[in-house]
Amino acid sequence: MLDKSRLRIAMQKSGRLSDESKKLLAQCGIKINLQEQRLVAFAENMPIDILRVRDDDIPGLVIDGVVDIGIVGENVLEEEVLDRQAEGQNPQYKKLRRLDFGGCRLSIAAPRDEKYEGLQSLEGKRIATTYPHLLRRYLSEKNISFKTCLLNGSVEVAPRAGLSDVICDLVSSGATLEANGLVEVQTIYQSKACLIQREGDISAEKQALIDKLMTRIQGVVQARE
Ligand code: PRT
Ligand code: ZN
Repeated sequence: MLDKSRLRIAMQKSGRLSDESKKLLAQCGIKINLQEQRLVAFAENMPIDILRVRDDDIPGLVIDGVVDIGIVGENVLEEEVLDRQAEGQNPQYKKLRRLDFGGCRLSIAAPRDEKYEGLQSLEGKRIATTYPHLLRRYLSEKNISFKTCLLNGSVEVAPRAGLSDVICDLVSSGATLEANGLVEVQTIYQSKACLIQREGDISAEKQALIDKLMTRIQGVVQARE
């Protein structure tokens, strides 16, 4: 059993945010051995347990109060919040701060050889995405109706495979779009990794530890600017 008196931090186990998350915690002076393929790692020098999970699970773990803190992309967080709201829930969490890594944008991209003349061109089109709620929020504000094709991977091949007309996916360098004959036509959301805390009562000891970590993170981030 996990010791509830220890601060629980969830981070991505392996993926684009895991190295930077690990580095940030190490630079805050938390001594952890993350070598093993374990779900939970225990800090040696502070009352902290690190849970290493899929990034998609992190917002829910924080919102449900299973962990105290999470490091996750704003894109994944916001999509989870919108998903829960759509189900009639009222998801709560505290955003402690934005971090200086994991930067990307969620963009609509269309096949290079298709004519695109502004958002109106998307009316009635089928859009492949992993982020249906962020996409719907953006396009409904613009009064554009569309159909979705929900994919959790390989979104960039959907138009070529005949699954959708256009896509809405994360972009950083743009190389993936380019390699798949797609052109970015509209950015709908800018994202970075962020640090979130669960809502609700927390012991004074845990809160003091969070405050100490926040001060250290501030120092680490400032030093890299
Ligand atoms: O296994 P797990 O579920 O934990 O990981 P995952 O595969 O779902 O996520 P992962 O590791 O790919 O990304 C984690 C987080 O990193 C995302 O939620 C974003 O917040 C952030 N991030 C930053 C990115 C990118 N940059 C990024 N470029 N996430 C994904 N991409 C993908 C994008 O989907 C596309 O396939 O990279 C490709 C495009 O990259 P460029 O450089 O070719 O434009
Ligand atoms: Zn994921």
